[in-house]
Amino acid sequence: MTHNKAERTVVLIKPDALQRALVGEIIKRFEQKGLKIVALKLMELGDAILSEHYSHHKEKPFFPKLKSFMMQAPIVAMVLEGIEAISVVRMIAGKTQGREADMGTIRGDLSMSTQANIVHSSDSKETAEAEIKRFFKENEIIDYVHGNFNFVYAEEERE
Ligand code: 3AN
Repeated sequence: MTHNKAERTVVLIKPDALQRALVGEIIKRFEQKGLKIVALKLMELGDAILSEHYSHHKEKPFFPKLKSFMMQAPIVAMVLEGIEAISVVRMIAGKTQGREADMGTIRGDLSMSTQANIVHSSDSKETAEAEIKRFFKENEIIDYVHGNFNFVYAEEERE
């Protein structure tokens, strides 16, 4: 990481967002906030990786449908970096249920659903670490200096 206070978090742009041509809109929101993209790729997810990713929902009635929904089309997977990136990305994504999510958030502005809710984001440091390993090889994450870092953060935040 280019800065020791920075966190890394995983965002998955889900099949509904790809089908609705919202990929650019979503990436734009994270970029404009000041988050740094350190990994980005298109993926097709299979049953095994989805069963692991959604293991906290495996007893839920919607589990099989959630997995088949995630297999309907490719997803875009990315790793975003920034100070407190995990909670900042959750805030930008909004509440799980799109109809209840606040306007101004991705889900509040773009989703009417719980399942088709546009993005996934890591919910804690532990989850972020596990998800980075789950979706990315080490050499897919690129540590580079971002030109606008000094303007996104104040000097004391960068120390
Ligand atoms: P979040 O994605 O906001 O972290 P989780 O981890 O509770 O929310 O849920 C993971 C995913 O499972 C959601 N993004 C959604 O696609 C799906 N999901 C959660 N609850 C439901 C539900 N009641 N019905 C259908 N799908 C659900």
